Amino acid sequence: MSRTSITAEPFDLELDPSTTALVIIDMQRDFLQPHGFGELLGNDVSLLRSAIEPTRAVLEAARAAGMLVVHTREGHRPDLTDCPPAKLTRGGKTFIGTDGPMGRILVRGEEGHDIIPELYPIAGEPVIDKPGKGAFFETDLHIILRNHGIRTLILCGVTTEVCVHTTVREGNDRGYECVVLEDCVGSYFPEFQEVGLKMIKAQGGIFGWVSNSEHAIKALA
Ligand code: C5J
Repeated sequence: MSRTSITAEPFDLELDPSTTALVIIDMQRDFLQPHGFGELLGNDVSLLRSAIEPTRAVLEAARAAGMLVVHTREGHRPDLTDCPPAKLTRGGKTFIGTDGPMGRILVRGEEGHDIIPELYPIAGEPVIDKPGKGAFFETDLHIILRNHGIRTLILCGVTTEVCVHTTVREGNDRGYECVVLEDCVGSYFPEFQEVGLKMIKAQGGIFGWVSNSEHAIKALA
């Protein structure tokens, strides 16, 4: 597939699917499924679940276009030696490493840490296990993208103002063109969803572009 254009704000973006990756951030059971970490913190997971179906449709289009698809998961080693003490002591009522309904919270290998079935990776799609909010911090994402010749990232996932935003900022600083699909990202806080998206496209696209699943699917068809 040759160069194409995606309708986006603050302006349409030219991209080449062969140098574009779909990056799906932290669509993990603990964040999205009832009784997971997110809900235990008192959040309404339906605000995140609305991103599942549009993301699934974009994932299908990206796979059909032969694009690189990358999945990320936030979480830690079972002994928590990769978790900064300052992160361990926060989280309100629930703490990383303690028992939750889907296993130990944000611990690799536990049921709640894994990706939801609707968006499960297939063979050949890299899964980046990240200890931080950003997908570039202490991971091999940058080298994987560079080795594939990737220049543009289309981003979906949760949560908009935390792990999606941090990854967009990290990616932008590393020279990637970052396009966030507004209906494929979700926040437990509607006001953060709104302002998080505004911040990306403000000032002529200070962190990147905002588009949606319909435009992305059209661009990749
Ligand atoms: C959070 C994330 N919100 N994936 N993680 O703690 O955004």
